[in-house]
Amino acid sequence: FWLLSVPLGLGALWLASRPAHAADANAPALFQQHCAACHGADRLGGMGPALLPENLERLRKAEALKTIREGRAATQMPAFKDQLSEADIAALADYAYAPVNPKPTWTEKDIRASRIQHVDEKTLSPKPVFKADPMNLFVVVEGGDHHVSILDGDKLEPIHRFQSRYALHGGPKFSPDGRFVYFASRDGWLTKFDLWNLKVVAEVRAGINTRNAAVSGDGKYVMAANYLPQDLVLFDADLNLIKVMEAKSADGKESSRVSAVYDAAPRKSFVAAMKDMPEVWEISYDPEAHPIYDGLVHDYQYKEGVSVPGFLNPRRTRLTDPLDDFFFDQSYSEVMGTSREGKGQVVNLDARRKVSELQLSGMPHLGSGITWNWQGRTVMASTNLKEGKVTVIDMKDWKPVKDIVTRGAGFFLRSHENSRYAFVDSMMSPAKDTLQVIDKDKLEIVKELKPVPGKTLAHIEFTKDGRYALASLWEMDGALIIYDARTLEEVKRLPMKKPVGKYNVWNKITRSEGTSH
Ligand code: DHE
Repeated sequence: FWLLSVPLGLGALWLASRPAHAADANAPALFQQHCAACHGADRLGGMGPALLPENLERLRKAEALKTIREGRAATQMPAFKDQLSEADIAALADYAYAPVNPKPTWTEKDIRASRIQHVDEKTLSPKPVFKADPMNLFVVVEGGDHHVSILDGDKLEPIHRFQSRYALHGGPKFSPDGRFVYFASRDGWLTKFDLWNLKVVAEVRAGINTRNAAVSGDGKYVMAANYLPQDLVLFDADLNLIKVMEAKSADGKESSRVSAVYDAAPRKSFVAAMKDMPEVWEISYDPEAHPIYDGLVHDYQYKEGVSVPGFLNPRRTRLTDPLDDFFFDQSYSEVMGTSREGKGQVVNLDARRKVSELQLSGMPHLGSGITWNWQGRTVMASTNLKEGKVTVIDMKDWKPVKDIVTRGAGFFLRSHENSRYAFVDSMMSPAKDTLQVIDKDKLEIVKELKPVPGKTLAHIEFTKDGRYALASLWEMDGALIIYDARTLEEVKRLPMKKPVGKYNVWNKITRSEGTSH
């Protein structure tokens, strides 16, 4: 890419000196000349990320202009300010944010063609190639330079680091034996990594703009939820495509982005919610699943009088409000969800209807929810993206037990069965540098941690035994700051490049009540 863009040939000099008004019309040509090699001639991405409005939603225009002008540290993105005029840079940014018409497609053929087998699994060791406890490994996603680090959770030291796809998002998902971990990137790439051999095994591009992925409780299936195209994509455990399910209503009149998909292991199914239409889908991976037809709720591929197999086919529950963000009870039979506007409801997946309203204010972040036993009842707590509070809800009657006031709006909440504490950040507020520690019995803040004033501190994950809590100093020159989970004192710091999240193998595969699922 450098070779293509750095030399200031005559063509580039001409482009740089052109008047501003000519730039817009020439944006496609500028794009092909300077950007296409990395970002794809169709803007769907390549070595660099996709440059489409859907994928750039989170990037402010000013930031995009700066990136074109100055490049991006620790990536292959070079600076263009010496080659392009301000008008051309602005035209390129406008072009990247302009919709592609008609909308780009990503077909079954594209998915299949994108698959890469990096190593033959038969050549891999059936045992870990290192001494660390494979059940107490941490997978750390370093968003700063798009890498992943693997930590030994006993010694609290890194044992491996590798380059990831651009902009991984959401929690990576583990196979039930903890050997494989699957990552999803915002640009649609799924990566299967062998934690025992420390190798990327296979990759596939499931979509153009992906929401998240889930792995089935039996380890046989992987499902991706997409915004673009609007669909769910089912793979086997080796990332071979099985089928694509378009996110359309039964009558085909409505279509929707998929909010997210999760594995509901006790039900042997995936559960997905739709962002733009009021439907929850359940896709069973139980081969014994009974045929889908109840005459009331229409199902995918439903034809008059014909029932389709329940196995690997979606069963829909029609609601009155869509679910954008959601959380399951421990049995996975009930889903607490909020719409984009924050309106809350509880849906029972067996009754297949709303069973309760949820009275919540602000913008609760149910996806951050954790549960614990409080005075003999199970409570669920989650952060709020708009208000400085953690809301604690009784999971029997769905009534709020308490709002614990925090320093500011927060994103993540974490605990562990063996810890009396839960940690919450305030990263959406000026107090982004402070973690607060909640006593789960008293439902009160008992301590504040502010190790580096002014620098964002967020996202905790505990070791397998709950003895240590690892927090992210969420900066390019950041770190994992490790706290003793009893004394709440700092015990160690490991330098990391913006460690956006970290995930403990044991806590994930045992579905610890204190962490995300
Ligand atoms: Fe996330 C998880 C949605 C913005 C970091 N985020 C998730 C999940 C969803 C979600 C549905 C659960 C996926 C899973 O684990 O299967 N995130 C959203 C949004 O709707 C939102 C607000 C807007 C968007 O752009 O999509 C959003 N998320 C962000 C960020 O800006 C964060 C802070 C930085 C980043 O890297 O994008 C961010 N999201 C995370 C992280 C997780 C996550 C670290 C995994 C949490 C976990 O511990 O499991």
